[in-house]
Amino acid sequence: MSEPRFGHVALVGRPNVGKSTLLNALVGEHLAIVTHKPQTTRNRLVGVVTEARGQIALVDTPGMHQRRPHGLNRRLNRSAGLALREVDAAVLVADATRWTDEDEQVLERVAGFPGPRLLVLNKIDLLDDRSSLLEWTAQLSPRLNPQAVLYLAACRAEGVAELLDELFACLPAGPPAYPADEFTDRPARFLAAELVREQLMLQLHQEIPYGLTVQVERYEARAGRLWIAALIVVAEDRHKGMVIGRQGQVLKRVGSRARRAMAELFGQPVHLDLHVRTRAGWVDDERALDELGFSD
Ligand SMILES: Nc1nc2c(ncn2[C@@H]2O[C@H](COP(=O)(O)OP(=O)(O)OP(=O)(O)O)[C@@H](O)[C@H]2O)c(=O)[nH]1
Ligand SMILES: [Mg+2]
Repeated sequence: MSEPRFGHVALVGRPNVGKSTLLNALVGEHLAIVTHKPQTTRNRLVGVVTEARGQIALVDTPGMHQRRPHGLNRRLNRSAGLALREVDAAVLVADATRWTDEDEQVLERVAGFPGPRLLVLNKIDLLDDRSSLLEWTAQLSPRLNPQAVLYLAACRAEGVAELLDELFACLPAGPPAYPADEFTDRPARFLAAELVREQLMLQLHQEIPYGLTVQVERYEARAGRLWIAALIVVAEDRHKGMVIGRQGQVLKRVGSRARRAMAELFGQPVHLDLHVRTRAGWVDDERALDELGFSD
């Protein structure tokens, strides 16, 4: 048998193409939050795949985008750019149904990446006519010069095994960096906060989800269950009422769905307490961004 491989691999692409869905499908756990809204992912997150043939540390990144250059957005773009400096291989993820100016920009960034590059055209389940995939491949390949082009439906885990084969093939030999039973570099508190934010993004409309963040204030294992308390921080006072909802309905729904997702991920029952507080203008306040954990 050949020597075990190890490497970090960045998943990059514009918002909403399915990078986090792909990370989850590769790892087999709901680590990264997924919603239909662009700019869901805000922090780099490593998902670890360990097999006999080696280990891959997949780096999910915030979607690279051009909108609204406030403080948080600048940090999101920087985070995706930084990931490319630290990895052994890069996967450019695109939505096979739509190529945009933002994809163009990401392509330019990834084309300059010095290591192996792979192109993933995702969401092929939405295509009526798959012949367009070949046209895309012909157009994009000379510009990206990828090691491989893969056609995926990440939400159904279709094509994911082939992508793993390609990734193991292009990574260097080396020892694993993570214990075999570890799925991520992020602490459980972070994952718990993200699962609350996922539900808030799904339940709230328009701009509100973009103006909030979640912090876990308490995370304790006691008497066979996890006791978790999380604070939802909103940027404007008027958003507080919307997060809570009439008679607390919205917050109740968010809490029960997030709790279920946590119980599944952590493998034990969860007791979850949620609170809401306003911190005016945190999205554009550099000190607040540091304090709220947006430092990478
Ligand atoms: N039909 C279809 N939908 C998919 C597929 N993969 C992902 N999606 C959907 O696309 C949407 C965005 O998925 P995400 O994984 O959050 O996308 P992302 O690239 O991580 O987005 P950001 O974090 O905002 O950059 C979600 O509604 C997913 O369910 C796929 O293969 N087919
Ligand atoms: Mg994402």
